Amino acid sequence: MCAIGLGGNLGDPEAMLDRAINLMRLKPGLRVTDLSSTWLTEPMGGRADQAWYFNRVALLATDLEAIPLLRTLVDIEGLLGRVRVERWGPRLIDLDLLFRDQQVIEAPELTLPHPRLHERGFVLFPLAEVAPNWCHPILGLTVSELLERLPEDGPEVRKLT
Ligand code: A4P
Ligand code: MG
Repeated sequence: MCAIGLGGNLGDPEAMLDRAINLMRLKPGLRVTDLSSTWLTEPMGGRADQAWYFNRVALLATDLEAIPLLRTLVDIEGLLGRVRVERWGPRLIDLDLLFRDQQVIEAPELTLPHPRLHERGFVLFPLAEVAPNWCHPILGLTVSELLERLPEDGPEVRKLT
């Protein structure tokens, strides 16, 4: 099982997330098996004046290895017109590979599990809806346990649908 974090804060972010999910469904070799609700989240990092994000998590079943899967996600970002301007800046769509089973990877192109997933409410709240029992292979904690450990005064996260 793989989890993908989807996020966007420009244009019509809900429509962008839907389009990204539809494109994932069209890719041969990918099967979307579960989807979280949509969450409206305060930006973490980057400029303080950027709009709030819309975030969701999708679970996938796939035979693709991690790097080809990441390249497929980058293709989809490209199809949706993502242009990289600044790190942590506003974006039309960002697709992050959060984890692939218990795999641990440290490569220039790909770090798994995603190196910041455990400190991010905008990832952990939607992830807890679809994979509360996935256990982080390095930290040894489940998603529910990571969520309990998030600081209470962190950026705001609200369930939208
Ligand atoms: N990369 C390495 N590991 C991974 C992985 N597990 N998944 C590499 C995806 N990519 C991975 O990513 C930069 C490089 O990371 C890629 O070339 C890939 O090979 P990027 O998408 O070009 O750049 P970025 O997204 O601007 O930077 P970064 O560090 O990926 O940022 P994040 O971690 O994606 O965070 N606040 C809220 N509320 N909601 C959000 O969705 N998103 C971000 C972006 C910041 N703040 C946010 C949100
Ligand atoms: Mg990214």
